[in-house]
Amino acid sequence: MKLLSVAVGLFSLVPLVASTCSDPVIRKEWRALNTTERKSYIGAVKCLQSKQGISSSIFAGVRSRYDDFVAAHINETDYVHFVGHFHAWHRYYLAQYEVALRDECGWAGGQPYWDWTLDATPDTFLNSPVFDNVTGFGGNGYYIDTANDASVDIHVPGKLGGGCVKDGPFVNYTVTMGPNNSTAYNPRCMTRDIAPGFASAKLNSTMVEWTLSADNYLDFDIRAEGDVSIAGMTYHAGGHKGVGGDTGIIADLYASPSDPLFFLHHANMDRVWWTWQSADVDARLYQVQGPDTKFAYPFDFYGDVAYRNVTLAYEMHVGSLASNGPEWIRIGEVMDTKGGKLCYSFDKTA
Ligand SMILES: *[C@@H]1O[C@H](CO)[C@@H](O)[C@H](O)[C@H]1NC(C)=O
Ligand SMILES: *[C@@H]1O[C@H](CO)[C@@H](O)[C@H](O)[C@H]1NC(C)=O
Ligand SMILES: *[C@@H]1O[C@H](CO)[C@@H](O)[C@H](O)[C@H]1NC(C)=O
Ligand SMILES: *[C@@H]1O[C@H](CO)[C@@H](O)[C@H](O)[C@H]1NC(C)=O
Ligand SMILES: *[C@@H]1O[C@H](CO)[C@@H](O)[C@H](O)[C@H]1NC(C)=O
Ligand SMILES: *[C@@H]1O[C@H](CO)[C@@H](O)[C@H](O)[C@H]1NC(C)=O
Ligand SMILES: *[C@@H]1O[C@H](CO)[C@@H](O)[C@H](O)[C@H]1NC(C)=O
Ligand SMILES: *[C@@H]1O[C@H](CO)[C@@H](O)[C@H](O)[C@H]1NC(C)=O
Ligand SMILES: [Cu+2]
Repeated sequence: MKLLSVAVGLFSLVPLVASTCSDPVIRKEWRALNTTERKSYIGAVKCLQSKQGISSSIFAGVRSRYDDFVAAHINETDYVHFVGHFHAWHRYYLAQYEVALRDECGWAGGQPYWDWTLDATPDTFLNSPVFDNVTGFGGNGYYIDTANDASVDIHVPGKLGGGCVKDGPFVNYTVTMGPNNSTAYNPRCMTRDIAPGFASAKLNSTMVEWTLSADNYLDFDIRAEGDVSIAGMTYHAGGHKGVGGDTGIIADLYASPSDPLFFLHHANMDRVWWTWQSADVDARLYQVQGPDTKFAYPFDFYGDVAYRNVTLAYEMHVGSLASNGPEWIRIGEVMDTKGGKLCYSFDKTA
């Protein structure tokens, strides 16, 4: 009965829904991995960063396979944020990254997630295992006073860094693209600008519970995405601006995947969405709402813009993430993490 209603709603997607996923990879929290596994994951990320990209003839800044992902995100940013398919696009994007780590760089697990609620107090945030300088992604950047920096449009309160990361496996990693929507070659160090108090307020369990209590996808998505003011930011911006502050690359809406922590942050967001879907599978597994156009949400940033509501048949452009991957994918193909184009699950609900 359940399968029937799903099938009727999906029309031509029926064969995809029927595809099997009997052995999903399991995504675990970073601290559930042992030391060997953590180092192995970091090694796989570095492997992607050293392999040749497939989109370097399209995007001048692409210097590695990892950069394919950065460039695709930069190029699609204006079409996949503050829209109804925000979660769906990022779900597929992360799944492609997970496949690349596994198939091209030997990672044996699922894409790890960072459950930031476990670190969300101002005093403990910087001690998160994800910032460890040996078994994590390194910590903060050197302090830079950005109070009078005219290129900073929104100042994050309590930021403690700003410059190149000081330690860890990515200390000399070269970011090649950005800022903003530029995919030109622009080599520079990886920056972080962690703001423990701000991050904790936006990433704590109260924020997650409030988002999970949304009773339809439209509200869930609006709560998760938040708005662009410091007060209106929620856990999506909490991860980006809480770690990236004023000048950290992960705070750049476009080039944010340049910091490997992007993928752990978004994996946790995907887990919160999956948790929300799982709480009422019949009603929510295939529920999607919201506009197809940025800023058409009733946030009123820039006034009204013309839009249409997305449906399961809406086609999202994903770009050159895999040499054999599709350029376009329908929302309905990525609603179920264990069906359609996907085959992964999580060790725990949020
Ligand atoms: C870490 O986990 C792997 C399984 O993924 C296991 O083979 C290995 O023995 C573990 N290492 C330690 C030090 O516990
Ligand atoms: C990037 O965008 C932000 C926000 O719109 C703006 O403040 C900043 O000046 C831009 N940076 C560059 C280099 O264009
Ligand atoms: C890592 O951090 C610890 C504690 O701050 C420090 O003693 C150690 O030198 C650092 N190691 C590296 C490789 O940066
Ligand atoms: C990073 O690069 C600097 C300058 O080239 C070098 O002195 C330093 O040893 C490098 N650090 C690591 C951890 O590779
Ligand atoms: C990049 O952003 C600038 C400034 O907002 C805009 O004029 C330009 O059209 C954008 N380019 C692309 C490729 O989206
Ligand atoms: C989360 O942060 C908000 C804002 O600072 C605060 O009101 C709330 O009590 C916090 N929740 C927890 C569980 O600490
Ligand atoms: C989009 O859907 C909302 C309900 O979720 C509805 O209020 C709105 O009128 C729809 N907009 C369009 C352009 O169809
Ligand atoms: C960049 O994004 C636009 C909008 O989705 C798309 O039409 C275009 O094909 C993309 N370019 C590449 C090279 O992926
Ligand atoms: Cu994004």
